[in-house]
Amino acid sequence: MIKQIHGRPVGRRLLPIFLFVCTFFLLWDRYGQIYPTAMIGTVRYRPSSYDASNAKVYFPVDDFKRPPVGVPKSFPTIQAPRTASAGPAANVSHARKQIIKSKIIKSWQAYKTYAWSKDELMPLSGRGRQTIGGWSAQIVDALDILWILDLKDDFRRAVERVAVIDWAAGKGSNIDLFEVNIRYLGGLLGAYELSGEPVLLIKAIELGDVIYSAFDTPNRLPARWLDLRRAKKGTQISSHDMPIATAGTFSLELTRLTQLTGDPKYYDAAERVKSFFHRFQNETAIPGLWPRTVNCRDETINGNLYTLGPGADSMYEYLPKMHALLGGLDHEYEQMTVHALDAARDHVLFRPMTANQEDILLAGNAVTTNGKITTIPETHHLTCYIGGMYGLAGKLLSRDDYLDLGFRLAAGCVWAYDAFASNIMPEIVQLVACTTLTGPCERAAETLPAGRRTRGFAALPDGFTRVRDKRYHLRPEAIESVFYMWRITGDEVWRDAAWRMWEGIARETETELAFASIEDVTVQASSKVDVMDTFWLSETLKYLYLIFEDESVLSLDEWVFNTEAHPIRRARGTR
Ligand code: DMJ
Repeated sequence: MIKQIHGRPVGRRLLPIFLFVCTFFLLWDRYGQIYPTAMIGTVRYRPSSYDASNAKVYFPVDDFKRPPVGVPKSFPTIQAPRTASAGPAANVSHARKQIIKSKIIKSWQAYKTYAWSKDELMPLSGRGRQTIGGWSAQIVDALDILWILDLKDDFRRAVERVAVIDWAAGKGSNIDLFEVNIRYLGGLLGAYELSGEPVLLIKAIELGDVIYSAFDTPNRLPARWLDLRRAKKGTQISSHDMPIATAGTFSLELTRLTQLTGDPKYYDAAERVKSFFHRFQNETAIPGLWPRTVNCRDETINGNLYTLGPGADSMYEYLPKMHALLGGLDHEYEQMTVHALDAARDHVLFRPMTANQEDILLAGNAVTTNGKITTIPETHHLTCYIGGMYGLAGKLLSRDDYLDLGFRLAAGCVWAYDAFASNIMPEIVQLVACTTLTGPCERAAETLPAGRRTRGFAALPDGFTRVRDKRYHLRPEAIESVFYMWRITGDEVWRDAAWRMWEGIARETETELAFASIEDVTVQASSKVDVMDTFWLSETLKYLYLIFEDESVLSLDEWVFNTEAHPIRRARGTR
């Protein structure tokens, strides 16, 4: 017989008390004594509930590789002398900078109001969503732009949130390590470098240890996905179809973490990946390049698609940047840069056939079949970073031919922006390639006429044969290359190009709350998508802002940018 108190069963009466006690212990466990907080400077810090620095290592390293030591090389100056910023042009730039600043503030305010602590703001519905780990990606990604804009109260509030992130909370598995590295670790490092706020370095080390645990595989090449459960059990393996950008994009962040902490393990992890790529670079079907995916598990390379775009991009981007970060003391990065950029010039870059024979270039893909290499003249918005990459490498290595390629590549993406009704380049387009990168390139009678009409759809702009993906995701790459061209040349033509691109982007993507991706750049007033990726603030708006800011702010002679546009200080004594 069930006992009763005042006519109610005891069990039912005790249930609320039981729930209260459970909730109390859950919260206590999560936020209380077990993970106490401490003051780091004036910021309350809570350690992650999982301390990856003390985790069991199943595949230990005998002998950690260390960054090269010596006197950093004296590199040529990258930025143009500061004469271009005087006169009426300076007033125009100042006004433009203020406009960009106001849009950064608008985007950030909307995030704060509607999506605080979520990974992303949804700019149409005004909600938040979790996309990368659920650790407030937008806040970490925006830290450095808040600092650059001198928004100190916002920066402080953001740091306070970051100081209590728990890297073990949230999804826990299948988190894209590439994104964790470039957005979170890059964001923490960039903001620490600028502000010197100690808690940011502490959080960067915590996260660096989590990322490092993904290298605990039999051959010490990283797992593709962050999965703490597998890491704890020692069952991680590297991927047999690893996008080269995923494996190759730890170098800058992990090397800087070693430089800042003195702990060689982070650099060691990245160096082993570099050795793998270095070993095979000249043994692929296109010597100098790697296929888009490689087998990191068995350490073999077999693919036949070669691109500098999606899946591969920052693998290449980081080669000259690592050369700069290490002060030129590791010659392998210099060699790898030269081999890759020469091979890409010969097999991936193409000159589009246009009515006016513009002197521009774009990056396509290369496919290999039975030893034959075919260049495919299809370009992705994502590849538009390479103008900046060739420009930076041209300066660092004193290669005027790379500089020239960089100008023509950046101009190619500006041309593609100018070509469409929205003044924005689509995600993927196809064109016709000239037979060579230089010299005359006349359109033969049988090739496509200008303004070709495709099956009842709007006419395509001159030079384009197909728009394979019409969307614009608020991406930065074309503006990023224009930033490099502006800083390298000091020629106002690049600032004007950036402003034209901005006007198209602002007109087409601005919403009541912030800015949104759009469905179709081939028309004006396209329908919008409820997505504002974190790179909108961390990259697209940051590069735009820096184009109109004084050139001494984040000078390329002192900083390299990670692929999410977070600044990392170059080796001292390089000038
Ligand atoms: C960014 O997260 C980075 O630039 C990355 O390297 C490529 N894609 C996005 C922006 O488009």
